[in-house]
Order: sequence, then C-alpha cells, then structure tokens
Amino acid sequence: MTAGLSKSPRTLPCKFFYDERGARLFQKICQLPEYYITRTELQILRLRSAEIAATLGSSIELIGLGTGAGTKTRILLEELNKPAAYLPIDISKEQLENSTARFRERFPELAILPICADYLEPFELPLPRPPSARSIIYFPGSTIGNFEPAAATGFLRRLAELAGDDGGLVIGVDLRKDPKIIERAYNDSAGVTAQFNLNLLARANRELGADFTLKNWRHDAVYNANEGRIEMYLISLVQQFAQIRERAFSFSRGEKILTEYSYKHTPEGFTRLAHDAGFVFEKLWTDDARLFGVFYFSAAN
Ligand code: AVI
Repeated sequence: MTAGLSKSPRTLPCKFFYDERGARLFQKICQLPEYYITRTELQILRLRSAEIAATLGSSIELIGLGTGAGTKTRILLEELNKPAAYLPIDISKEQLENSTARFRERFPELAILPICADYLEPFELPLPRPPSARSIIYFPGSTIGNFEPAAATGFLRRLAELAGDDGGLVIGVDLRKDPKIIERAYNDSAGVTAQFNLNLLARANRELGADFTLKNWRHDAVYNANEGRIEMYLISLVQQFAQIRERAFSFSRGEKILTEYSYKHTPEGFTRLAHDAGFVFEKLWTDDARLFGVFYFSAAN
C-alpha cells in the first residue's frame, strides 16, 4: 500500500477493495439501480444461455474464474449438455465451500472440483479429471475491465494456455456507451460506491494501523473518453497528514489517489485484445441497448 502512495500520481491497488466489508459493499453495488453491469449480464445470460450452451457443445469441462456465489454460472450450467466437470476457482475458501455445497445439491451428477486459489497467480488444475470434450473458461462480471490493456493481454494469454487446444473462453465485458450512463454507475446516489472506495482507507486503518480521517476524503469517478475507462479517485478535502506504519504522508487539498480503472471496450477493440492473446472470436451476445457483451472465443494454440 505504501509503495503506491509514494508514487506520483498516488495510487492504491484495487485488489485491496475486497476484504469482507468490501466484498459485501460490492454485492450491494451489483444491486444498485445505476449499476447496469450485473443486471444486464444476468439478463443476457437468462435470454441466451441455451444458445451459449449449444455453441459450447456437450461434455465440456467448465472452469469458472472468480465466480463468487455462482449465480451466473448456475444459469449456464442449467443449460449445458452433459458437462464433464465444473472447476470453480475462488480466493475465498468460505465462498467456495458454500457455493460448491449448493451446486452439489442442484447438480448431483456433475463432478465439481473446487480450487481455492488467486487466479491472478499461476495455479494448477487437479488431476485426474473426468474426460471431457474441451475446456471452457468462464470469466464473468467484466473483471477484465479492471486490467490495463497490456496486463489484460498478458492475463488472457495465460487463459489461452490454460484452455489448451480446442479450448475456449466465455467472458463478460462492459461495452463503451454514453459516458453519462457509465459515470452514474460509479457515482451512485445512495453513496455505496463511495463507501466501497473509502473502505480502502478504512482497511488501511484497521489492518495497518494507519490514521486516515475518513471524513477528510471524498470519492469521485470520472470517465476518461480518450482511454475508454472510468477512473476512480479518493480526493483529499483538506491539507492533511496520514501515517501508515512508520511512514508519514502529506496530502494537499484537492490531491487525488487513483484507486481503480474500469475499462469499457468496443466489440472490435476487445476482439483485437483477445486476438493478441491467442484467441479467435466466435460469438458475441449483447442486450438490445448494447450495454454489455458476453463474448465467446476459441483458443488458437
Ligand atoms: C469488479 N469490477 C468489474 C467492478 C467494476 O465495475 O469495475 C468494480 C467496481 N468498482 C466500482 N464499482 C464497481
């Protein structure tokens, strides 16, 4: 944390959002009227899961990345034709155990092989596994939007390797649209995104013994049209100091800490990015307003 705060401009990495409180706040964000992302992805899945399943074919092995409670994966699994196995990968052991228990009840015939791991780091798939026609990675939620383009390509390249010959990737991606719609989604009227953002400082206070005064900071999210991304900031309302461990930081009034990028892609732009990582575009499912896209790529290893 202190490394990013020493940089210019100052940053705090967005992966620190998700402690227990942060994860709860994120779930609240997903239900906000302004946050169209989750709702729209679910709507696409509900309408198109039969078509998506038919495209993926029978006897596939489904590898779910950061699928959380599994609401989206469940919609897909309901339609898949005799899936060989489901491998959910989640960093939270508790989340993984809970969702695995629920999935075992709902799909008693299905081999479910949970993997407790940080999918951002290299991990191994368990062996032996039931024979399958092909491996399909499922990465919903537009989390890929939180990667800068070069990092997104690098990460997708790893996924292409993981999927292997004949494998594929189903990925949820937030699309470019009227910036007003995007900015509203990240500056919600109930202030939940602000709490989510400020939780970074609260977490530093709780876990690192820092002494940020939360009321001296405000949340802001702006859409950078040149880069096609939301930029989330914490802005210092006064000239102030904060201590983290033995280091003291001075913040001038109006000074910003960058906490997150959330990239919005065009279908063409995202297809190019995935292509650079070794994927071949197969299909795109969207909602009528083209707010969100569920892409299907095959791996071209
Ligand atoms: C997890 N990720 C896709 C969210 C997003 O929209 O970029 C995180 C988020 N940040 C603020 N609101 C939601």
